[in-house]
Amino acid sequence: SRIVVVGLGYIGLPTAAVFADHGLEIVGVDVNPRVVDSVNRGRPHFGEPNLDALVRRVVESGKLRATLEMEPGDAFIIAVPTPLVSHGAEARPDISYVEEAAKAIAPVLAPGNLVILESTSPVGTTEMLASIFADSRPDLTFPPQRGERAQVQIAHCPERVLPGNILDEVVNNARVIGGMTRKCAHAALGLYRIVVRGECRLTNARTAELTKLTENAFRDVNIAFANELSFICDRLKINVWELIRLANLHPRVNILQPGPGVGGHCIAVDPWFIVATNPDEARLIRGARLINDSKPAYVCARVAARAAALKRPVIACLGLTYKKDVDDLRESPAVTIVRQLAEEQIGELLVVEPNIAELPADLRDLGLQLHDFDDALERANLVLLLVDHMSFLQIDREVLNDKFVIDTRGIW
Ligand code: SAJ
Repeated sequence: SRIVVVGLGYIGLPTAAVFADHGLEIVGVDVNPRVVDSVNRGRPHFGEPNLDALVRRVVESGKLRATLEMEPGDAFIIAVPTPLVSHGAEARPDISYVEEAAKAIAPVLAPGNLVILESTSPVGTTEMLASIFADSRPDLTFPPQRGERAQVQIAHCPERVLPGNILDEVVNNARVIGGMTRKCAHAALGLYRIVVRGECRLTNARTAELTKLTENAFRDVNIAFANELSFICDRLKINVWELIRLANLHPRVNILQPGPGVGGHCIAVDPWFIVATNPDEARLIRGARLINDSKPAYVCARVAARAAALKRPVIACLGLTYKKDVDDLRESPAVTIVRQLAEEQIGELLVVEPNIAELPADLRDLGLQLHDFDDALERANLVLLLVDHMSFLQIDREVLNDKFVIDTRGIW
C-alpha cells in the first residue's frame, strides 16, 4: 500500500523513511522545494543520528520519493508544524498548517482511506480536520457523523520522539492511538503495527490530543520546579546541583535539572496549547511556563553583574542549541541570552557552537561570529556555559582558573 506523509520535517521525514525501510511505498509531500529536492537526492535537510544513511538507502531503493504536489494514497500521515502565534501570556496555537494540509488532502481522498494527524495539536484539532474534509467532500462520509460506517477513517497519533534519538524512539516508544471512532483507531493501529515495536494503546482523538500535551507540560512543570529552586538557592548561597543530587537520593523524589531556560519546539510550546483552551484551570502549567521563560533574562542579569566588575569584559558564550548535542536552534534560550547580551553591549562576545556551520542572521547582524572553542576560552575573562555539549565536558580546568565562570548547566 502507499502512504503519503505530509510535511517532511523533524517528524515527517524520519517517519516516512522508517515506513519506507519496511518496504512500503512512501510519498513525502512538502511545500518547500529545497526540502523536496534535498530528500530526493537522499539527503536529510537537518541533522539527526543515522538519518542520513537511512534516507539515502530508501531513496535509492525507490521506496521514498518527495514531491510538492499532493497525491492520492491509501493512508495519509500529517506531520506539519503547529507553532505558537505569539509568546508569553498572548500565546495561541497556530493550526493553519494542519488546515492547509487538510485542504490539500481533501480533493484526493477516496473511500477506504485513513488519515492520521501526528502533529502535536490542541484538543479539538482532529475534529476540525474531519469537518474540513466533510465540507469539501460531500460525496464521501466521515466520522463522527457516520460513526463506524464512515468511508474515511481519521485518527490522532501524536509523535513522541526525542530529537537526537528519533530513529530509535519512532520504533520503540509506546504509542497513543486516538481514533475518532473505534474503527478509526483500529485502522491506525494496523498501520503503526508495521513499524512500531512499543506498546500501542487505543483511545479517542481528544484524549490522545491532551495526552501528548500533558507529557510535555509535565516535563515543563518539573523543569520549572528545578529552575525555581535555582533562584531560591542563588539567594540562599546554596549549590542547587548539590541540593538536587541530595534530594534525589530519596526514593520518591526525582527532580530534573535547572538550566538557562527551556527551549525546543515542543516543551516551550505545547503547554500553551493547554493554557489556550483552559485559561482558568491551567494555573500551574501557565506558572511553570512563565518561570522557565524568565530564566534567560535572569542569566543575562547575572552576566551583566559579573561583567560590571571587569574593565574589558570578554565573554565566551558556550553553546547556542536548545539542548546538548543537537544542531537545532529553535526556541533556544541560549540564543535569547546571547542576543540580549549583544543588544545590551555587555562586553565582547565570543560565541562557540560546534554543531552549526553559521550563526543565524539576526546574530550576525548584531556583529557576532562563530569562534573556535579553545581560542574563545583562551581569550575570555568570563566564561558563560549555556549548553552541556559533550565536547564542553572535557576541558582542562586550569584554563578556567583566572576567569569568572557562569555554568548554567552545572557540568563543571
Ligand atoms: N531541560 C532542562 N532540564 C532538564 C531537562 C531538559 O532545562 O532536566 C531543557 C533542555 O535543555 C531543553 C528543553 O528542556 O532546552 C527541552 O528538552 P527535552 O530534552 O526535555 O525535550 P525535547 O523538546 O527535545 O523533546 C520533548 C520530549 N518530551 C518529553 O520528554 C516529555 C519528546 O519525547 C517529545 O516527542 C518532544 O518533546 C516533542 O516533539 O513533543
